[in-house]
Amino acid sequence: MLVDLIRVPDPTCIDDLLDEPLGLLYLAAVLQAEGHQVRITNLAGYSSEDWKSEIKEADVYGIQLYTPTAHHGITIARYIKQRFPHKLIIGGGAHPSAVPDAKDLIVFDHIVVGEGERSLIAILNAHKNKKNIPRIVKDDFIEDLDSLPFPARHLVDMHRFHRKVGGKRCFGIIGSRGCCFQCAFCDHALFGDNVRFRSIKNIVDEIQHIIEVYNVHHFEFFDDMWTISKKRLREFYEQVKDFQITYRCNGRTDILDPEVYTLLYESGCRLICYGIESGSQRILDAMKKETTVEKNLHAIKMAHDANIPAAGYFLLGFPGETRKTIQETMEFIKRSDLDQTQFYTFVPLPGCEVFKYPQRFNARIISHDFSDYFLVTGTDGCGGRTIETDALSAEELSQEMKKIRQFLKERGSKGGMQDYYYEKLKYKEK
Ligand code: B12
Repeated sequence: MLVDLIRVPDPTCIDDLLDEPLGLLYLAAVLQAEGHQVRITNLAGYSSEDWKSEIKEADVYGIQLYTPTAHHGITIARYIKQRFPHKLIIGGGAHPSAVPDAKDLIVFDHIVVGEGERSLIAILNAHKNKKNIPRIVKDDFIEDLDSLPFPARHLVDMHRFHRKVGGKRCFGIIGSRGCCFQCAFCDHALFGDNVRFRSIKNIVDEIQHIIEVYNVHHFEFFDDMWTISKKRLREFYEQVKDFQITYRCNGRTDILDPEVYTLLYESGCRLICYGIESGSQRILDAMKKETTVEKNLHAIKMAHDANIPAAGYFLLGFPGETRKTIQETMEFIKRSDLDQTQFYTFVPLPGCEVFKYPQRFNARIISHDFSDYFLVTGTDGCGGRTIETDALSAEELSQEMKKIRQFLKERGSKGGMQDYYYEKLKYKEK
């Protein structure tokens, strides 16, 4: 069977060709291992009009859906239904995992909730053998991640992706799935409430494979919890030290062990990205971040002491946000000496606690149209207007965003809210 896996364009994003579509490449690898033919149709970079000619005939179509771009995925699915009415169309990814029953997903013959590797094969087998299978398919989480093949990067032109670490082209890798924290703005439908780790050996084998095939030594780890285990980091360092890699990763700021930072640097970490979210303790508590302003500052300093530049991601407009708390965030940036920052307006993605129980946060969801749920850009640099609180109106938030933009610009911003604004990533090689 020929299965066409489609990556949906994201026109609100300045560059949606940063990273390879890792999830689809995992699915492709599993499909190939089962003897299917696979094509990846990568529509990233296309505007909402010009992708039609890229859609070619296949037996089955699989479309990855994120909430902010799900409406484009639905348009593509409707187009395929019209052009190839008898072909199977399957939707999967973070959006349908959170809201599998959403009305406009009805165009999909099947919806996969959670990880797709096993469910996709189950659907194809059921259709081949004319067996019944529900429209919405959900399997248990995959415990043994080492049992998965490496992502089928050979199916895409890896030169099309722009992500760089320390100015050098890099590949994405995910060494674990899931997160054990319960931030009120995040949804766990995709990978669950616990972390499942690949073995370090399996991760290093993938790195070695990439070096051999592509001669690329630079990586981005997409794990939510890359820094959580010192034992794993030590093992990683031991196994990877001869490969001379560099990488960027996400880190939690409540890990304040200097040895962790030494291991990070020695194993090649050259950028650590923290979800700082806010400079206000009240907002951090409301978000259930389980960290503090002081720990956030301390973690950035520890990264710097280890010669690792630090990036901070911020969320503006979480319920309870006021002009005062935004001012605290600006003060935080002044104090923190972050090397990069990125600001997003808070959009309650479906499945997160604020979306499910807005009243707990004194908030009102004002739009259930998911095309409003974009996180960045917009005419004023804000994300979509989907939520309202008593503390800060949408108009006030927009004004505050403008102020932040101006403030960042004065400190060297390139202008757009989603641009990194510090370019002082010149770490010293020891
Ligand atoms: C790295 C990352 C990115 C990278 C690159 C993503 C990539 N490699 O494709 C960048 C920075 C480009 C990015 C962009 C965006 N991202 Co992002 N990203 C992530 C992150 C950290 C890891 C993604 C990843 O690689 N996972 C590993 C792979 C194996 O998983 P996967 O891609 O989800 O695929 C699996 C399943 O989803 C499922 N599946 C996926 N597609 C399909 C299709 C079919 C047919 C089937 C059956 C199954 C299936 O099976 C796959 C294998 O198990 C996650 C958070 C996280 N820790 O998961 C957020 C996350 C996925 N991103 C998110 C969002 C919102 C976005 C943006 C829409 C942001 C924006 N612009 O507004 C864009 C969309 C990009 C696009 N092209 O449309 C949200 C999605 C939430 C939601 N409800 O939609 C997440 C969950 C973060 C969060 N908590 O908010 N992202």
